[in-house]
Amino acid sequence: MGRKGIFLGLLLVHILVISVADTQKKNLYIWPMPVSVSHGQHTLHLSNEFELKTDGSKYSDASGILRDGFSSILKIIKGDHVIEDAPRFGSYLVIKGIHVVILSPSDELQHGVNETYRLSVPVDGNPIYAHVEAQTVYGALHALQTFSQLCYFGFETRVIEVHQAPWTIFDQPRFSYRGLLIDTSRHFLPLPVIKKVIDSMTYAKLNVLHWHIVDTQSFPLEIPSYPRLWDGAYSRSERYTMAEAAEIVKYAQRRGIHVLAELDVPGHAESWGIGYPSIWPSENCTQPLDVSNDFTFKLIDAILSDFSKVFKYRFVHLGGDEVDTSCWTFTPHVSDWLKKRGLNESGAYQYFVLKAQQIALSHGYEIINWEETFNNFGSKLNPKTVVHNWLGGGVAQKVVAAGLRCIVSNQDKWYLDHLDATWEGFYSNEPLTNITKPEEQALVIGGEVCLWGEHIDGSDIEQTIWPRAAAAAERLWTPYDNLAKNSSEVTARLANFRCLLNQRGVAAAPLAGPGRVAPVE
Ligand code: CP6
Repeated sequence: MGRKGIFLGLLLVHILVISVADTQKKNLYIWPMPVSVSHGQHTLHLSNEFELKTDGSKYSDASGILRDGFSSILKIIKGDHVIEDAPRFGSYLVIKGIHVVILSPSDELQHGVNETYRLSVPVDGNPIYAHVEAQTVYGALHALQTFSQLCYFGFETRVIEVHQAPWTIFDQPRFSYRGLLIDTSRHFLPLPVIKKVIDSMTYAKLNVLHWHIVDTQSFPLEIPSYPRLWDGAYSRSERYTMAEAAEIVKYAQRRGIHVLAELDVPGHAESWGIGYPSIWPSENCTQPLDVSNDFTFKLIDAILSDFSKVFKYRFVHLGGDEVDTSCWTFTPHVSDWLKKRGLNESGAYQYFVLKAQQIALSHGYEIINWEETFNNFGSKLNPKTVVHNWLGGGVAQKVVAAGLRCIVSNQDKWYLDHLDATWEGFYSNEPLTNITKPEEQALVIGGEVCLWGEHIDGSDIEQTIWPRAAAAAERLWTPYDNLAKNSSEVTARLANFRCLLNQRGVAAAPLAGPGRVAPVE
């Protein structure tokens, strides 16, 4: 390298140092990025008696959702650090607590519930309080999550510090449905594992746990009306009682998370026949479920009736994916039934899905179906259907053009069980691709990352979900204009969030190869 080369090299190093210093100065390590953030340069210390104040709130918190949310977040903020009674040096300002004002008295967790919040951390006041204003308690919980991300353990002061105060943050989600699918049929997931997944979802502001409970391989849930169904579980201990399912729903609801239960019909249901073999067309045709048998629909009706007592989300997922109807035509009593009705295989598939939809509607649910139903007979679907994309052929565009709602989960980008799918791919997946009309954009209610369970269980679920689900979580939360256009712009901030997950005991995997995993503060 000549002298000129060395000079250019030094200049380049200099520019790089400046730009790194610049991002450090911004030091905006909030994930997902809020709608708007402004801050200053002061450091505050959290009081050791940091408290929740709720004067002026219209929400009584009779159920303790806010109180419990506050104490969990305080525990998380402190981590396992040894906090000292007083900071070791210097003059400092102390935040005495957080004042939360909630405008709505109700804590009903509806689809589309208002999740907006305002969070400010002032540097004056005697004493100083952080301030939260939210329409609902669920917005307030998001504010507490964001606040927790402003807090650091000060290794010099040995207390919790908030840097860069004063803070003023306004925030609300871009999409109302921000989901994660778990699959308890291929591998059973113990209750504490599911609860820990729910906890980790709150850190990234995901709000729907799509519980793919049963499938071909096992039927792990108790159905009180038909108690032999869970004979299809892998073993006695790999089961959920309905009371345990209710416990999961309550646990999630108290954290602002809906549980979407899935009953995948008519395919993906072979395990039902372990307890009730008559819903199999025959010994040689164990799926799809027998379309010609009234008992099949009686069973679906009973299951959805039992579901409706526990799974209170507005939607139930009825599957409808990957249905191979060929053995219906090889089974004499089914093929006779088809002939009598003048139905071919695809007509019978449509008949089944629409009949299941009617049953779900009769129990007060709106329906979500996988996209094959739309691809095969879209115009016949009940207008309340939400079509769940996964095949990735750009069906969302067609669904919303047909006036139906849509959830995006295309398998090339948002399937967590595809271990070679990168976080950059998760980040860059835009649900509104090629959807430009505002009224059509409004029909995309959100998206979901899917963790199918064939190859994962409770031992590796956390590192398979995180950090990639977090990349999708920002795509679904943050306004389009605030999103990074190039994922490299967010690497440091996502690395920071992943480090935060590790600090909170979540086994999130590293973003890339060896090296420092947390950015320089
Ligand atoms: N199980 C169910 C699955 C899948 C689907 N439904 C699936 C299909 C292909 C891939 C990954 C998952 N395992 N019930 C499709 C929605 Cl690549």
